[in-house]
Amino acid sequence: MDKEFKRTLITTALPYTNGPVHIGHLAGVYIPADIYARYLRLRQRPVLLIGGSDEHGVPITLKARAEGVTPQDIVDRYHKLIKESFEELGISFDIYSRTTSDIHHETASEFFRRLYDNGKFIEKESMQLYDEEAGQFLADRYVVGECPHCHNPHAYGDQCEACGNALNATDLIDPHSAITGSVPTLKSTKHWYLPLDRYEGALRQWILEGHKEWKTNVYGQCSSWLDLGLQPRAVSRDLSWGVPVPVEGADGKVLYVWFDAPIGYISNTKELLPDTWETWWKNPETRIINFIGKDNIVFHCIVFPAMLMAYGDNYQLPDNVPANEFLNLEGDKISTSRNWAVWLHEYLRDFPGKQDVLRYVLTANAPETKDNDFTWRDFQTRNNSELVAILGNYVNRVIVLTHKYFEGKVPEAGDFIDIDLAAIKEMDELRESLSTRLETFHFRDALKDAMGFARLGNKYLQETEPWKLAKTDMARVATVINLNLQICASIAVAMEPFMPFMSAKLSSMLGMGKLTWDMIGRTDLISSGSEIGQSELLFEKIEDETIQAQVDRLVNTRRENLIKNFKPAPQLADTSIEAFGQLDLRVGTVLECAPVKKSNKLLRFVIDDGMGTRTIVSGIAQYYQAEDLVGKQVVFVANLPEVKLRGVVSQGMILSAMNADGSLTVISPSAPSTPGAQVK
Ligand code: B3M
Ligand code: ZN
Repeated sequence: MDKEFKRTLITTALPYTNGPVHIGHLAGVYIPADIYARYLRLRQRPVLLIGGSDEHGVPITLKARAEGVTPQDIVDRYHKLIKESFEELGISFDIYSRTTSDIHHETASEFFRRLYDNGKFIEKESMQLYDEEAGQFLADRYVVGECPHCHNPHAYGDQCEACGNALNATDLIDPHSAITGSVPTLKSTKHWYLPLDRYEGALRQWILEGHKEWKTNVYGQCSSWLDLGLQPRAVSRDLSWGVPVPVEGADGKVLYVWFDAPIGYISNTKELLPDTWETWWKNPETRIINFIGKDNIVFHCIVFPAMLMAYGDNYQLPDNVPANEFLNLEGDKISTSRNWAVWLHEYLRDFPGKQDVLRYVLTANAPETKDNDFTWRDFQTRNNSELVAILGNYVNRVIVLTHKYFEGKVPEAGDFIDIDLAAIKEMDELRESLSTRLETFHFRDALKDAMGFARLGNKYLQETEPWKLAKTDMARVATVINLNLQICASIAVAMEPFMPFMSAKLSSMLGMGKLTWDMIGRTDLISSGSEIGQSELLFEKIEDETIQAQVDRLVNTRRENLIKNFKPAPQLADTSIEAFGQLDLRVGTVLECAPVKKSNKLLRFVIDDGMGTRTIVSGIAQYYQAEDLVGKQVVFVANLPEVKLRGVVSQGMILSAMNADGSLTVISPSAPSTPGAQVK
């Protein structure tokens, strides 16, 4: 694969500038792309990492409206914040530009115009939703209503976030305007459609036949889209914010944001390399890789490639689209509107100098094959027991020993013996595995290999015990310390894609100069006689209080959301008290309580219900030690049909209060009650 391609163009999804970026974006897109770009640079292969902000689209205009400012104000604010925080995290973009730039407007406009001139669009009048009060058409998120698929009442005109289905605004049941709340009318308007169906055969061939090596989640999504059959898609909208449609009589119309945004990859390359950008887009020896999240797969694998095919002129299609799944936060889906996120700029403020820790944790936990969860406790553990205890500690010991026995000068190695040769061989194996995994976008496993060098070093140091040898055999100590320093040097290179700040610090301590990939595993990297610097701490322990402060912030967010969303249930009719009476609520005494096997949520209760015993399964295992509940009294619903949960038959339901942080507290009578007593 490496042979055929002369250069690699890496793109990262352009984040919408209606808010800052969070750890989900980082884990899914920016960190993996940066790892890959840094790796290729270390291999001295020509590479570009292209990024930028997506500054069009309805959410930006809605946010501007809500704040009473212009869309330009919104995008200026978030473009700056996002760009600066990426830089601080060490995402090594060759360019990070924006879709409001002149060059982008020109490029996107020209792209549309060429397709238009070459008859690649269908022009169609159709009935669209119109807000009479606001005097405008309601595209995409300007309309909210009920999802025709899952009946979520808060679906948007372009997508239902509850079931994930893509929608047309006119599909919504009971639609209303997000601007005025009024019920929209239908009004006829003209738009341009890209007939995706014309490209179906070519797309099938290209993806389903030509790219069987793509990640299964990506390949699978593509094949189900293709199997459903492709439809023409509107590429224009009735809006005032965006790239104007460059055609006579298209006043008040702009390009659909998903039409212009991917062209942003091209515009940004053009802005960076005005003379040679075409080599990166139109030469079959260039390999294009798009890093994106799973919600963007259809646009990158179907829509944009169809646009490029329609344009022709030798534009190259992506060679791979290694999309990731989603990262959750403390068990819940990350959400900008619910402020349920760890925002990058806040992390950088709260954890100064700890960019690499976040990069490490998000890679170790990357949602490569399934959705994953970020928790602050895991973040702390990975820092304290992996980065500090394994990597930092090892490097520190080697440097301190070099100063102790050799005044900071690299000692000369003598002949290697078996234990040294075994360590060298292991380094070779690790390098090979690491390279293969990086080449194939398996970054989590690649990081394990890179950490393998530190684990290997620790083991080697522990087994060779130079502090004991120092009493008898200084020549052997010299060999051992020399080899340990070479291992440290390999760590600096192998870790560079993942933790560039640590790598820079370590390589400068070791006086290494410019790093290249082929240095890994070598035993002559640090020449004997050269001086190394004093040991500087690479990582420091993160204390419980620091983590607690972050957890508290999230608990607070949950509480705020609980209050914000607190809607009293509607007032009941007089006769409804009878409905309450249909629930047979009773007090029971817990006789036994134990975790349900293979479940971390469920507890199995045996309770005395006044008549005898019954078994109830309840999802509160995270909040209680089973044995602490034995002897307690609980309130349960006694007349529910039996259900089987994880193989256990449950005969009722135990009532709990859900707290702001999502935890559950079991409801108990305030004084001992008779088992079986009815709750009235
Ligand atoms: N802005 C969607 C997103 O941020 C969109 C990506 C554009 S990539 C060309 O998820
Ligand atoms: Zn839905």
